[in-house]
Amino acid sequence: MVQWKAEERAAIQAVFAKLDYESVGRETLTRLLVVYPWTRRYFGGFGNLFNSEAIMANPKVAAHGVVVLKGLEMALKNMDDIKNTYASLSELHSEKLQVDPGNFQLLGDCLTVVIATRMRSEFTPDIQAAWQKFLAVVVSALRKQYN
Ligand code: HEG
Repeated sequence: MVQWKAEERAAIQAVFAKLDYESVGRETLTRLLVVYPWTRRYFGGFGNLFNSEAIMANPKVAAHGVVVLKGLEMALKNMDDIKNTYASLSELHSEKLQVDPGNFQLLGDCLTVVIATRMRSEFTPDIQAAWQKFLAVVVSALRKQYN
């Protein structure tokens, strides 16, 4: 069972409070698809993902970015039980979407880069430490149904 210190909860809340889901979601997913091009294979129904300009301008990418961030918000609202909260999402990614679970960490890394570019010096080492712990728990919960 993961334990959260009050400062960690506050730090994670503070990061979320600054997130504009629309632009952060779009940029995070764009980075994932550009930096790790094999991830495009899961989004065959999204139309043109040919290069970074096309990906950035793709409305389906933008919409899915918001979906992913709302998924993370579910974890934020259930920080003491992320595993159960994510049980069906994990099953979906494993059994239906067949997403290689290594990609969860990559998406988390892209999100962290986007947050760092937005928050700049406000993204202190302590805030980052709490944030990365949160992402680690999210990734582990998403991997659960792969076992
Ligand atoms: Mg996933 C659907 C969340 C990583 C590929 N993803 C979804 C959905 C959510 C979600 C909430 C909608 C589920 C539903 O319709 O019930 N995804 C989510 C999170 C994370 C993640 C929180 C990681 C932090 N997803 C992820 C990665 C890939 C991926 C790394 C592929 C590289 N997700 C994926 C695809 C769909 C979803 C292909 C279906 C998209 C669609 O058809 O609209």
